Amino acid sequence: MQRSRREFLVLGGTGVAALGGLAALLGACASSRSGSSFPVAPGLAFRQPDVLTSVNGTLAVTLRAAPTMVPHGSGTRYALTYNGTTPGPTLRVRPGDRLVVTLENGLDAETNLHTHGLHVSPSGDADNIFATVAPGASRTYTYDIPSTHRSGLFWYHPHAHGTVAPQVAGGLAGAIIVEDAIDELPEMVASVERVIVLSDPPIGSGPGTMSVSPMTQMQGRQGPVVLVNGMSQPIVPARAGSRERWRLVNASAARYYRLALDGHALHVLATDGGRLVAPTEVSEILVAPGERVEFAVLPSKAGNYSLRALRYDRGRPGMGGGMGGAISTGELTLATVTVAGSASEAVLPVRLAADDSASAAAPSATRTVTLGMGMGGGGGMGGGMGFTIDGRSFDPARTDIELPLGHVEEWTLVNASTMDHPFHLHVWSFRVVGAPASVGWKDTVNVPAGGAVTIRIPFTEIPGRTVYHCHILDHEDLGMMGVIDVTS
Ligand SMILES: [Cu+2]
Repeated sequence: MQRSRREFLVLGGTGVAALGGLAALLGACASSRSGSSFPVAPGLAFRQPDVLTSVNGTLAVTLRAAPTMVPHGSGTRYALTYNGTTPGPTLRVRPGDRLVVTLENGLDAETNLHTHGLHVSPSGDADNIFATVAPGASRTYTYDIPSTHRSGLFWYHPHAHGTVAPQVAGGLAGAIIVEDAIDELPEMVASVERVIVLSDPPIGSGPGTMSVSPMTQMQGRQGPVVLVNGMSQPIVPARAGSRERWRLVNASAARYYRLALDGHALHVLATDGGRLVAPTEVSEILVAPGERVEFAVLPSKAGNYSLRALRYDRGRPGMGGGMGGAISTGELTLATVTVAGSASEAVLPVRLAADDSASAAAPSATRTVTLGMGMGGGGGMGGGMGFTIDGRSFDPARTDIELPLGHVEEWTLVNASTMDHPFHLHVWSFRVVGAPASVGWKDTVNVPAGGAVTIRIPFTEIPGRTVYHCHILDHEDLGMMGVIDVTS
């Protein structure tokens, strides 16, 4: 094992550190490495991306998207990075803050920036995914985060239609954390907080690495390795009796993670759009592309425990199963948690947040949104598989759904195809009707092959025109996206 003993002890000691101490430690980690020294060989100690935190209500950052050779195993691989690293830096802000991001495009294709899950304006220079940034150009985005914004884990990534899958799979993604007073509860402060960005990039030495076949695009691209913050199977040192608070984002273009940790329950604290009312214990969690989950792990016995992605079958790529077999992901080890000592399980807060689910009650309108795949559709490869919503391929000039600000709507998402599709709505979070207690506010929800999911969406506070789409990003690039306009 190559990780240094000193590093193990330093990281293992954070279980008792106050938040300030943890921040200092993170800062120390950030300053002691650059993109070119990020450890990636299997078995190294878990590391987190750099953290950039707002000061006096503002966080102003520059993110340069560019191709970079990053370490991989004993060599390097071709990746797309923000400021030289993948994942990019974690941005920490608070409700009421202003986030200013200057995006510099060092790629050879157009790009832009989407703040996935943030309840901010989709217009002008905010979360406007209709505008793009040409190669060599830059654009400054300004996001005013409402003072009423829920705290939670969000993320940023490119959203230039037609290039989203290769750019995100290539490595362009980073976490956004919105903090609030709940983060200052003693049990939260005394937790070891870990941001975990999961990805499965292509492995190669040049830009050709980012190209895939039409069949792979249809299925949704999956890379040959799964990385945890850019690292292969890191070691997570934990102390018995501590509270491990893991905040995880699935930044893969198409891969699902059915997560389980050997010997431990997962205590869900939050889903995409915000905190649960109370911690809810589960044995496994399915995290579809675009989704986030925050959960506590309460180690009590010394040992090595695997964080696993269990086998998951997300359907078949063709109509009636005629085009290839099931798209399955075999079981993988993502990381190993090494627990030192022996102690009784730590306690979690009994209550995390007020129950604000009532704002999604009493819908004023209902509609059905149908996700479809079929031969000869308008989207994507000529004469190939078409990926549609309500029978139509994406057209930025067309508005598919228009409604007034202030409405609560109930949408039944119908999957008329043979593959799962994770449905994502920009700007406005929703509740899933009939969901278990482990599911709170969401902005992305998996709609199983041949199934349906009903959601309720309060379209409050922020008007504007934006999109909803499948978060298998190849499907989005192939046209499975619609335009919504919430009018004030
Ligand atoms: Cu899809």
